[in-house]
Amino acid sequence: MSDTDDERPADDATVCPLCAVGCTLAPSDGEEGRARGVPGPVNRDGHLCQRGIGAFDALGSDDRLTTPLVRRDGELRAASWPEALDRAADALASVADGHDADALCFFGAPHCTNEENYLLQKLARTLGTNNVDNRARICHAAGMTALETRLGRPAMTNSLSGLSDADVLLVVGANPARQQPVAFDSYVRPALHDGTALVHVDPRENQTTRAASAHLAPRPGTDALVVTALCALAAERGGVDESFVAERTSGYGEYADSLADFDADRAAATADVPPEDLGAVADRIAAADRVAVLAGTGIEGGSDTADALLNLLLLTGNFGRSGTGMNVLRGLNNEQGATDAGCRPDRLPGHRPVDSPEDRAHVADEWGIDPPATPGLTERAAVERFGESVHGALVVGENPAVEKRDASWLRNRLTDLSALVVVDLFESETTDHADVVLPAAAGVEKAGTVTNLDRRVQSLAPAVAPPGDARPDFEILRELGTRLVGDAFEYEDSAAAFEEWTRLSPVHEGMTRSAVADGGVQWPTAGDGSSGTAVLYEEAFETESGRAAFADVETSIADAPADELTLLVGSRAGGVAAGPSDERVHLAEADAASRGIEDGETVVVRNDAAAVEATAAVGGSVREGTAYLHADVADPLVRDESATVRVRPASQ
Ligand SMILES: Nc1nc2c(c(=O)[nH]1)N[C@H]1C(S)=C(S)[C@@H](COP(=O)(O)OP(=O)(O)OC[C@H]3O[C@@H](n4cnc5c(=O)[nH]c(N)nc54)[C@H](O)[C@@H]3O)O[C@H]1N2
Ligand SMILES: Nc1nc2c(c(=O)[nH]1)N[C@H]1C(S)=C(S)[C@@H](COP(=O)(O)OP(=O)(O)OC[C@H]3O[C@@H](n4cnc5c(=O)[nH]c(N)nc54)[C@H](O)[C@@H]3O)O[C@H]1N2
Ligand code: SF4
Ligand SMILES: [Mo]
Repeated sequence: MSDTDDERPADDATVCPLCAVGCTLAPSDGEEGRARGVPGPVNRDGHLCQRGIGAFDALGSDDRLTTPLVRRDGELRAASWPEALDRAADALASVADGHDADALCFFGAPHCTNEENYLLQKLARTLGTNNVDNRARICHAAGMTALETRLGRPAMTNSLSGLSDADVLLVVGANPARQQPVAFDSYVRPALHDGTALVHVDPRENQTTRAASAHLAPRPGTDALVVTALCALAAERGGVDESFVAERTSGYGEYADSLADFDADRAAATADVPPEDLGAVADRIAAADRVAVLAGTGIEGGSDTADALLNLLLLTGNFGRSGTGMNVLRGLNNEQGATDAGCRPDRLPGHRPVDSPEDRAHVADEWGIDPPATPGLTERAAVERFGESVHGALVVGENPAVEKRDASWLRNRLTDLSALVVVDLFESETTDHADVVLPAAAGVEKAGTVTNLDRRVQSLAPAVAPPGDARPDFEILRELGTRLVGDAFEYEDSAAAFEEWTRLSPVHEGMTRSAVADGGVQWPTAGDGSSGTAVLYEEAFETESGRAAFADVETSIADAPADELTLLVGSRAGGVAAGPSDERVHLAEADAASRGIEDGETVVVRNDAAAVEATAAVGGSVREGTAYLHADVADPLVRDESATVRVRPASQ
């Protein structure tokens, strides 16, 4: 952590583009390329993490794209902006003309501003397709789907600033001490210092475990079972909030019956967690006035863990007050905003369902063009149809060629497209296949707004100039929109798009750019729009009945085949300057010994999907029966989420 150089506000202060925490920074006066923290609504004392300090350096690198490129005679060659934009528009238009608009897809843009995301989805929809999505959405899809369908909104229910009100923080499948460092150091650590208990649920020890007062390390894949056991034990120990359950939930009778039949000891045995540890955590939860869940990508194996966590919080009355709630920690800087602006195949701006005639009519009134009625393809589904029913893609600030599955398969899919237009800062595996590459300005080089992980909309200011001819994505999308659609894209500036978006999005109603610039506003807006909401669902959930329903949770666990280890994946990264990756496979001593594997030895990690080589790191952080790999190394092995692997010395 670094302290600010001083406490001056800065005209060139902007929001760090490297993660969803949303710290405020400005170029350092002394050292070129380095940032200094500026006290802001999130990093109130002006702290930055090491990545944030290096933000200008990482984005200002000599490798940046500085000129548009178009493919001529098989090679990408420098071109003027008008030529490149015409080529890009023509390529996309000819796909739509030759097939129909659903032969196009639009990927992006969790690194880009709200206004840029708004333009991207508007472009897709005014051309006639809902095939618009963003990859960052996928890393928290299960958690967000559970939140949206059961409570109302796809977002963290509470705020960083309220974490100090919690008695217990239940951190599940996340490593905020490393992945959201300023949030952890500024909000979680002080809360722990003041007596909040942190319970960490993770099969592996990580930096967050070191701050925990209890660690449950269940077998991977057994979280829903463990959390349901916590529900049953908390209920047994008087933890049910009867009046909350009566007034704000539905389906409790049936759910209570299922808990009464639940065998917590058996669950502890299946998850391989000491039953007394489970009991002690349940005691804490039952006795606490306020419990908040912080969840990360480790709950994404399916919907059951998220559903079980929501059941636990509903049962114990932990919604609608500061220091409670379900707080899924988003990753990329504007992942939340990309969702809010409508870069999703099933939702229009402001989370309006595409299949709702009233919502479509509202949008059509503003646009003068009807958005299509059927949900579009998710990014994954679209990639699977490349060369079959999808023939053109506009990719803004994403690198779909690197994915959680067979990378060579993906690269081959990209070559199946007849039109690929990529807007990015750098060359990548994806730009390699592009017909047109348009160089974008980075987050620290442009204006607009972004939304952080606790729903706070903040303003960007151009703190440094973009390199060469690179332009803000907003200008690029406006130009493409004007060429492909027409007048609906003639915005004077990004403020005009902000106004249009906030008119369409119920949760942003009345939000003004001046309030956003002055400390940020957390959606949903309250009163005249200049103030926001720290805690969602204080009075009611945003469901039809205003109540939240208990959900059935599947808790049966398939045993890993004998001799196989459950693969555990962590350190998922997104964004520039993700940091060095750990290329080792971490194994427990007993698992290494039974396979004749020594620490430091080269091993092969294999399943039906792929085989990768790695160096064995024996002992330490992983539990028996699991093999831990960094996401970049694990990728080819994880075609489905519950992968098991065989690990052997490379010499055998
Ligand atoms: N420094 C840095 N920070 C970043 C990023 C970056 O690139 N660099 N990227 C950002 C992005 S895009 C994201 S999505 C976030 C990710 O943030 P996190 O989700 O916090 O990141 P991971 O380290 O992948 O942590 C996942 C944890 O889940 C655990 N886990 C895996 N499987 C299971 C399971 O079945 N059950 C349980 N209980 N736990 C499990 C893993 O052991 C690991 O400790 O970080 C963001 N922050
Ligand atoms: N192998 C592997 N795959 C993964 C992960 C992993 O760790 N390993 N992590 C997963 C996770 S958690 C996530 S969130 C996703 C992330 O997936 P992506 O979002 O596809 O990947 P990133 O590398 O974060 O960023 C994509 C591109 O955005 C560009 N970019 C940054 N800022 C801007 C901007 O302002 N404008 C434009 N036009 N471009 C910009 C960067 O140069 C980069 O090339 O990947 C998932 N897939
Ligand atoms: S915590 Fe995130 S937003 Fe804050 S400085 Fe670090 S990378 Fe930037
Ligand atoms: Mo992510």
